[in-house]
Amino acid sequence: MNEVKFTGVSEANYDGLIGPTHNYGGLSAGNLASATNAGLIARPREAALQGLAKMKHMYDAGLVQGILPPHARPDVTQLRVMGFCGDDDTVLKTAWAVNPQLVRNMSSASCMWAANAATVSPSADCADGRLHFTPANLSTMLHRSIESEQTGRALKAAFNDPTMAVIHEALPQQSTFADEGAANHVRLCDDQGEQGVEIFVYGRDALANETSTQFPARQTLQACHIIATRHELDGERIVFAKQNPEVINAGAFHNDVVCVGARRCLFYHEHAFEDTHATLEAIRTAADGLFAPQFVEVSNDDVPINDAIKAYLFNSMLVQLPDRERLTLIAPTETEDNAYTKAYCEKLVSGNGPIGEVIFVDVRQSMRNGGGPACLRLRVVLTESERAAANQNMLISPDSYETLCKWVKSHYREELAPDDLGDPNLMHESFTALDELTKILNLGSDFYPFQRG
Ligand code: SUG
Repeated sequence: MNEVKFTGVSEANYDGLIGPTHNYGGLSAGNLASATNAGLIARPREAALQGLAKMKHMYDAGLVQGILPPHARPDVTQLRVMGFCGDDDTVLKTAWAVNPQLVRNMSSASCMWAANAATVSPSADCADGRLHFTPANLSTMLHRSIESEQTGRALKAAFNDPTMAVIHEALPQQSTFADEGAANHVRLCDDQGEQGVEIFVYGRDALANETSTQFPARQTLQACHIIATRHELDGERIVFAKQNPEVINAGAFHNDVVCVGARRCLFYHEHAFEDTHATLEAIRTAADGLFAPQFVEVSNDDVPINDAIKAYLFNSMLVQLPDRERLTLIAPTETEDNAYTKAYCEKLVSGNGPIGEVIFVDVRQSMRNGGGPACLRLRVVLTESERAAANQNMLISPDSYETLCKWVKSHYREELAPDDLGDPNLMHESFTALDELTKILNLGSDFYPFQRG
């Protein structure tokens, strides 16, 4: 692996490093993979190495690759808030005896899905010329609603110059403001460093009298409005689009399960939006004078919606590689395993549209919980000076990749069942591993609650 030299404005991918408690808890209603695979034996070591291999792949392909550290799990602080007392072992043991399902929720490694970490607006879009982040409150799912504070801490560790980056507080933990971050946000632009169009996709208007979906609609219009305002975005260059309730009920719990965009291109399933015509018109209007959007719509005849959701065609990373003219789709191997999506990918690259290549990556351990290549990463467009000011230890380099693989191999279990989560030894192993990680990533010695005492 050779050292890559980066210049100019770049779109970095910050991936969630998969944590030592990766398991299949079946915690996410409406996420079909999570429900189907509940109770399976997970392979945390393999999972983390798959995630790191994807990061290495992106770095080797010439993209800036960052790392967001796992959160400390089980979340003993939360268990204490819930009334369990004593030292960490006693808290865990009593909570497990009383309510193992609560402990499973407090033990999920779900922060690996960094697309849900925050909504990010590049400095080129924001009136104050700074990079803005709003950590997602993830209020819909118990196991994810405990992520935002530590995510804010991680983002501050990564982008610690307030003259360049603003890390906002998460929105209030109330269902009116339910927010799932960048998984429901798409940015289109001409060149990365120029102003773009930000598309906020929501599942429900919490202040309207709407019929609720069978599965939870995790993003509200109200959350989108607040984030756009906080990030000081130009009102003419934003679009609010509603998810199709039928695709939420079919298992598209986030918009990034049926849609992905990059540069001028929006790649989406014909059933992704409630009103496709109005959404495309709004994007055209918002982009007027900046660039001409390119729409790649996948018909239900080519890829039936249930296959799109199962094979995660759209939960791919759509990236501009430095040595390619057209965009590259980094898709999960499951997309290659499905006859419809495989055939569609072949057709896609043989045409002369904006997407010229599809590369398949193996993130099967994450996929079994409904997290594809795109779920695992948070996109952050960085100018040269923003990149230079960022925490360099949180960026993948040939050396850090090797160090992190060694770290995983020496600390992670091969196998983990949801019933192992009550084991205090797992907690000790995890905290020891994370303590060491704070040194590798230069996070400081008070990054995790267990380090603060
Ligand atoms: O929030 N799965 C995650 C998957 C998130 C995928 N992210 C994006 N689409 N961007 C979720 O549903 C399952 C955990 C479990 O069941 O143990 C889980 O949380």
